Amino acid sequence: MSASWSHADVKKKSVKLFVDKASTLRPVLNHKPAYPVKASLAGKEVPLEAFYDFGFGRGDDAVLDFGSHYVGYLTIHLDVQGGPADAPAFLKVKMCEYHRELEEDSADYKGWLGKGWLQEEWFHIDEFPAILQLPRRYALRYLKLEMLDTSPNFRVLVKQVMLDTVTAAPNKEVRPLDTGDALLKKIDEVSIRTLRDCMQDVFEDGPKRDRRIWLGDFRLQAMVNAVTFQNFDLVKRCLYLFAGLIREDGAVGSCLYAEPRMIVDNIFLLDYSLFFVPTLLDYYHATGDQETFKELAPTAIRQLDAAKEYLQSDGIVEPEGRYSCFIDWKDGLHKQAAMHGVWLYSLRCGVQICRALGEEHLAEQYEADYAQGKNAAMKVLWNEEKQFFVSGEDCQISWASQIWMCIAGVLEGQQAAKLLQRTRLAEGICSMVTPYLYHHYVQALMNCGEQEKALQEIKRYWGGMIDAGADTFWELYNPEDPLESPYGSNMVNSYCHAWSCTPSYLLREILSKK
Ligand code: RAM
Repeated sequence: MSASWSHADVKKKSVKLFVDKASTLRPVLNHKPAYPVKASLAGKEVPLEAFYDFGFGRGDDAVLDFGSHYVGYLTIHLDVQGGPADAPAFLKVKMCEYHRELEEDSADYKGWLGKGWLQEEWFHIDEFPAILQLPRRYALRYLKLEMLDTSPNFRVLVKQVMLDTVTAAPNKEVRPLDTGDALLKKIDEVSIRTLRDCMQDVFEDGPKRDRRIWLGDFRLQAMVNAVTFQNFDLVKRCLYLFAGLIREDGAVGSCLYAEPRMIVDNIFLLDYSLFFVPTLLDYYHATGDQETFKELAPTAIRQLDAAKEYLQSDGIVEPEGRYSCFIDWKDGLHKQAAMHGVWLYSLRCGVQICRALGEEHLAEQYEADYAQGKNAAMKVLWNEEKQFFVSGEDCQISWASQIWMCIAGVLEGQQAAKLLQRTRLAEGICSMVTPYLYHHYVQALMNCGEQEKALQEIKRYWGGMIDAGADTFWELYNPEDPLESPYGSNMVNSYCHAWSCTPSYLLREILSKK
């Protein structure tokens, strides 16, 4: 290994230099005002003029619809009707990404994530006219207003509502997908909107929750960005942030907080830290930016070496315990086989990085690791009798294991296609619940030439969210259980979630090969 690739050297140079570089790449956000396009009073749709003429008194409520999903800052202009206002008006506002949220009551919230994520505020308004400028940024399509109280002496008029929308996506139209299929076109539009609304100071995972940058989500956002908005500076900024905020043990963190200052979270997910490798490689392929590639390659390579520390004597990555990994939110999923697949896939990307930089010796070393890891997968994880890859002592058969073994190239071509077909037909196997794992499923189909099936699955899964009224795609979608949540309550689910925006990438890939 050349001196400049050693971990100590990387660590010494990186921290400040990389974070400084990331700071210079902070995006200037694009602002555009958005206004309500529809209104309803007490559940009944009314013309917008009727809404602005309506005097709100105790118990009156209304819903404003901005017509689509946006991220931004709300300003509400209020005035008094009748009066004088001899008491404060007491107003509750609630911001909703998805129509189902309008019916939910936060008093019933029993989830284990902080309730503070729920987008609602209460205001006492002492003087009129008043301008409420909400300091928090919200993700919404709908705004619900509930006048908790005024006094018998006065009512409140809502004179204007404006949303100052923000995004780091460039102000340009993305070339629409070249397809005659209306559903695919719609899926593409919704994917692009999802990405747009997650592009803020960094690539956020969800603008409602949790507004951080996660490597697993970022890798997919960067893929979609490369074929749509092409804001490569934002990708570069995030790569430098992950590399600059590297943990003491040399692992790239799984997620970073952008505000109030850049810090790395203490959650460590082995699969996410490895995804630094393909993300850097994809960035290089998309931009040809040698300088960044060279500077960050040692950080990527370090992840491959660190992951090796978790190999068991049989050559398989050990099960979760000393480390955690993500893979999918599916309850009860045994992740060892899938994690092994992520490691193998990352090794393949690592080999390409080393070759591109003329580090032939290292490339050969990782090629050998890959070959050993692949053999071990066939020996330990492949179950000849069942004709599936299995994970754990109970020999669990899951979608995740089959998908990642295909992406890793343990089975390829026809063999992989047949494995995925058997998985579709199998009963009682451990299923998948996130668009994140569905993305990898579709990618696996594409890798083994199953383009038609890939299209069908995109239509079925992402089309299902469209049928359910999605303006942006969701963090979690289980067609069998629309209320499913990994957090003990679907109220905190995010309905505009980075990892679900990949159809725009997948579809362009599939259509370019047709
Ligand atoms: C949640 C978010 C995020 C994901 C992590 C693992 O907090 O949904 O997007 O990457 O989990």
